[in-house]
Amino acid sequence: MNKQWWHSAVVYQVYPRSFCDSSGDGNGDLPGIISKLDYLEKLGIDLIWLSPVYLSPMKDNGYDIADYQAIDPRFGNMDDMRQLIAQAKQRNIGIMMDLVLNHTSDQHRWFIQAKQSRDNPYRDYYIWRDQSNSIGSIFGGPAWQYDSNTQQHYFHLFADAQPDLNWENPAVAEEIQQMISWWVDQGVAGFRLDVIDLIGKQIDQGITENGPRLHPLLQEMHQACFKGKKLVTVGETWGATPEIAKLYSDPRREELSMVFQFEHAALDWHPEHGKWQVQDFDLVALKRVLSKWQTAFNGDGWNALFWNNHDLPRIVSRWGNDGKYREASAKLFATLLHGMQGTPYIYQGEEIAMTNVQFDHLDDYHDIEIKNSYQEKVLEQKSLSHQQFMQGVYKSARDNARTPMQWDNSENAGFSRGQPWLKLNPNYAQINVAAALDNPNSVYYHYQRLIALRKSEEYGDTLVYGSYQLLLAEHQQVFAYLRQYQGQRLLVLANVSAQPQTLNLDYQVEKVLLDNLQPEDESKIDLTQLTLAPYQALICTLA
Ligand code: TEU
Repeated sequence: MNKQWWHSAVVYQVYPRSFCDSSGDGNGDLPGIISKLDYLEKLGIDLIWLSPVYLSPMKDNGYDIADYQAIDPRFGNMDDMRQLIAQAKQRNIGIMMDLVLNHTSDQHRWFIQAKQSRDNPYRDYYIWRDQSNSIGSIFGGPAWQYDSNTQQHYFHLFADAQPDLNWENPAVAEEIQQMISWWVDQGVAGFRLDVIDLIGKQIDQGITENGPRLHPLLQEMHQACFKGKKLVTVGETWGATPEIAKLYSDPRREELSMVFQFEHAALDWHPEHGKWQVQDFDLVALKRVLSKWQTAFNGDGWNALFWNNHDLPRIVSRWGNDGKYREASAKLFATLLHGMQGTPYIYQGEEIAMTNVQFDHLDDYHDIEIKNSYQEKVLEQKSLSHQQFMQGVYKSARDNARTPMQWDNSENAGFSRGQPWLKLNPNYAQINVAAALDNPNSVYYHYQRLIALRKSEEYGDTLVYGSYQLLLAEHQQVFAYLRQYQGQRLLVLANVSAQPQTLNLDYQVEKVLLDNLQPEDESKIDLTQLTLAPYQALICTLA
């Protein structure tokens, strides 16, 4: 396999509105991020994926872009952006911009023009039809909005304030490519491409994802914007199978570096109610899915590894234990992920094991997906009761990940001097960065150790490139796998339960590299007769 610099990189996602507010307006901002670069450098990360900071009416927190080449005043200005890029670079940290290319805001000048009349030159930048069809919006309700002025419907896969761009129009591709190249010239290190599987769709045939024009469009984009540059690109692809992932990330095809797949992330969703009614956690199924992805590529693709992002509930609350075993289970999930082949992504707050939140009132939530889905499922279809829906919100709503970052135990968790745009998780008094930095056994330092291990001379190649083999596939509480590279063998072993688990594995430990519970005497580990404590996780070399 051809080694690439981003194979061994670790990415940290910043959701700017909730990260750090320097101005006191209750919204995080770019100077706030700059003030935390030392903190991120200390963690050991190489890249920041910056969720959108462009000019936006914030109907979907910046995923509704009104101008791709301007910074929203809530976040600062273009000088701040240049500062962020430069100051991050001084710490060997690259910035990945979030490209939302499936849709714009309805406040984008292209759409404002497009709505004017049917013969406006920008009309074909968007998708207009005389008749709507049955395609639904991902946020609930139909994917069509009627415009009474020009008497046609426009298409939107997300909110009606997020009209889909018409990628059939070559002018759209050209404008977007120019914009991307402009960002490359600003010195960014790469891009995350939002719902990229939705471009190239054929809505009249009912095809919204993985459409026939998707890969040709990405190949054109690669030639125009990425080729020959030191850049990393990751696509968000909810519908990817390993075969589809190779179409994007096989280096010979010259499209993207890697994609996020979501097969594991939707494992516990209900067949009818989706994320709003989750099913029991099934470790055997999780192991099956992740192992399939671990063994799918042989240089013809690359994994992006993640438990969390701004759309998903907190892993420690979802499949870990956010009570008694919060720290142990957070470290366990970190170990499992960073032990795998691929490029790991950490979502802000994950490194201190921030948890889901439970607000009493629907009004305390902000996310448009929550609001629209409530409207559809509780008020219109009546398929879920208010109580059932709130349980779903507590388990899987996106706002679980979006409560402000918990920096310390002062007022507003040190996030802002003003009134935060979204309520804090009240547990910030206990769970915060200052406390984590003060405790050498904190989850933060466990992440730091994992990152350092991946970058070490001795074990880095095995962790990044080693082959993967699942052990104990049917075990319902233990996740164990081997990594092997040029004669070196690492065992990653984790008890994903609150009960001790006794195992006998026919291997001999050479050295324990990392143990989330840090037992006193590491030499005693005997795999033929081992009892793992609740949520204990180990990485060791095998003799
Ligand atoms: O998310 C894509 C997306 O489809 C998610 O909204 C997801 O399907 C949903 O949470 C599942 O119920 C991306 C962004 O990450 C998200 O924040 C944006 O809202 C969305 O695209 C639109 O740009």
